[in-house]
Amino acid sequence: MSEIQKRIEALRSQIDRLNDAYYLNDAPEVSDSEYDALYNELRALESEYPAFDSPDSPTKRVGGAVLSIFEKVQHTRTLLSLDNAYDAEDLRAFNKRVEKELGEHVVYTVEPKIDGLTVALLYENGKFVRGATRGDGETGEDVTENVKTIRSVPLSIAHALPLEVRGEVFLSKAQFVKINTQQERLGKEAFANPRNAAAGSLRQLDSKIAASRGLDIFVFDVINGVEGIDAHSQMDAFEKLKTWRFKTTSIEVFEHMESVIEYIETMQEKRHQLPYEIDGLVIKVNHFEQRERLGVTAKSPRWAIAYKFPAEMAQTTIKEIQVQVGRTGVITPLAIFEPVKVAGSVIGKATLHNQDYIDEKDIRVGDTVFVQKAGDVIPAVVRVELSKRPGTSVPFKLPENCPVCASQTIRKAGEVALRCINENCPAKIKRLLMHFVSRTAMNIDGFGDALVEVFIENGLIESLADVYTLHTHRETLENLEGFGEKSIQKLLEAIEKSKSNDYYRLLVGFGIPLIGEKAAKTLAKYFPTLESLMGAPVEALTAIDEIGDKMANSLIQYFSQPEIIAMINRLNAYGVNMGTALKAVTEGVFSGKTLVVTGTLTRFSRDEIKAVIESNGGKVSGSVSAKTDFVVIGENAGSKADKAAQLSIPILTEEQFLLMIEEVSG
Ligand code: 0OX
Repeated sequence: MSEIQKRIEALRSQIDRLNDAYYLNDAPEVSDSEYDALYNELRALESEYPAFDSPDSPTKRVGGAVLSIFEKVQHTRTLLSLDNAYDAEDLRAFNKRVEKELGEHVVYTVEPKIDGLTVALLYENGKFVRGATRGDGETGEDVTENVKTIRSVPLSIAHALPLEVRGEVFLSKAQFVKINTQQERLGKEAFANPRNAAAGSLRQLDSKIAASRGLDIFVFDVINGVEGIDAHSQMDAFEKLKTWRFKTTSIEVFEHMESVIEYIETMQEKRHQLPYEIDGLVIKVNHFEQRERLGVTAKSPRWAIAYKFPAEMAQTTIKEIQVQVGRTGVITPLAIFEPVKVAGSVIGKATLHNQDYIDEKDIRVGDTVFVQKAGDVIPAVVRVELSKRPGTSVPFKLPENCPVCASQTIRKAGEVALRCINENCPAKIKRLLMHFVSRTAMNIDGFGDALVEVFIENGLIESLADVYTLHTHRETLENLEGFGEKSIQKLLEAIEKSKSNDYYRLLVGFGIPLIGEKAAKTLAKYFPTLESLMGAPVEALTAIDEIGDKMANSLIQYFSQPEIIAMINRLNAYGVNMGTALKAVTEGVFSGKTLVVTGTLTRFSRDEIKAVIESNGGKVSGSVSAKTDFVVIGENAGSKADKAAQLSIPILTEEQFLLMIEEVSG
């Protein structure tokens, strides 16, 4: 084996091991950047030496293949479903039947019932060769490309004989919330629960999209090839699966059905603490030999049963439907109801998503409704109790104009969302500011939504860059009700500290459509400075695996706006980290030039325009002379403008000034 090949192999096994530590054991062994360095080295070697490339390399997890349809897969053995039990009596009856049939005592195992989608994973010669959905149990769909993107699916196993395993593909609660936030931002319909979101993601024809959804899997059964392994019980099978690095759920063994019933009660409470949704527990006869004797019915095994948790729902009445405007202008109805306890906590409001959702369920103010928590986290109105509807109620319609700025709203073709079209809608700006200072973005300690509201109301901030001029308003801040010297000091320190954040955070903070935390991290890796990213052509962006056409266009569009360039220049001037290159401010459109500013500006304060000029290499002077290169004029400019005209010094309006900055930066 050549040295190159050896290095490639070594990198693959090291990366596989690190993946396991991260995705299976939840115990990362190295930092993200160390991992990235290894990954990038492997990718570079594989592209330089295609002869050594391999379909089971960890670099093949990012997706890429785009299909037009999914091929059908005929399952060699029917993928059975489970009979359901709803209470202790059902379980006792099941146990009685099983023990009677066998004429002996039975030991059971209990696993959580993952609320996802069943898939079958096929391995030949130790390699993952096919992933198929369950479908109707007889015929499923070939989703191999998408399954490969699931990090917890081993692409190779230490077992050469053919093996087919069964598992449940799912989305964690956290990932579900993330995906739905993204869906709403895109004007797309939100998924009702993690199961639907997982199904939608696994059945994506574009595997890159599937890869971006963060699917996961638990494997719990050997469908084919069990004779080739030394396993005689469910416990043995789990041990085997674990040694091949499949991700398995918890599993408990019980000598008696009564202990199973006790265990179910504790799990009913604990389920809400799990990071993924479970809709019950699966009780299985542990020993395979006993299973054989019990056999199967047409659709389910006689040796297993699913205990389904009762749906956790509550009834309440809708007091009000508020209408909110999000960061991207999406207008969302929010139901405010009498607080009720559901699934372990009190909820008082739930999003109604969009007009279609409201119409479909005919939700009205005053209605008595059933509420539950989707994915155990997101409150949702499931249905209206029509018998309790007050006679006076009327259908609810979203307003035709933006509820905040009264601008026109539009609903784009193919979207369910209504949007405010006003770029400067105060609601959008407010949400953007809240997002900018939030934990995922600039992570400014103590800067919550309430502070953003207060500062906006008092005219202290209206653009992202204004966050970094707050220190110039210390006195005003200290005089605001509820603010003390100490808390202001702390906040200003946190703001100052955020200037040296990793620059990907700034990129997240901009709230560029489609560019979330993950994309921002990737971009920052390939473009080490904001400046290099801003100058990147579409091809350079789409050359990155994780960046698709839509994301690239969104970036180009964002950085083509003069107001954005001005805002970025201000942030740069205030010392916010943007990678490194932008720091060298001697180079710029105003290099070596002296500018004078006069009159009232609409977009900048004096301090700000000074900062922008300096960040573009220029100097600011207070008086016009023969040495002045440009005079920037605002409204009511007086003698300085006249003097400039006399001396034939070029005069710039604010717009012209912005255009000049844009030409170089954009
Ligand atoms: C689950 C789950 C589903 C094996 C043969 C019949 C049912 N959703 O978590 N199915 C099974 O077992 C199959 N186990 C599970 N844990």
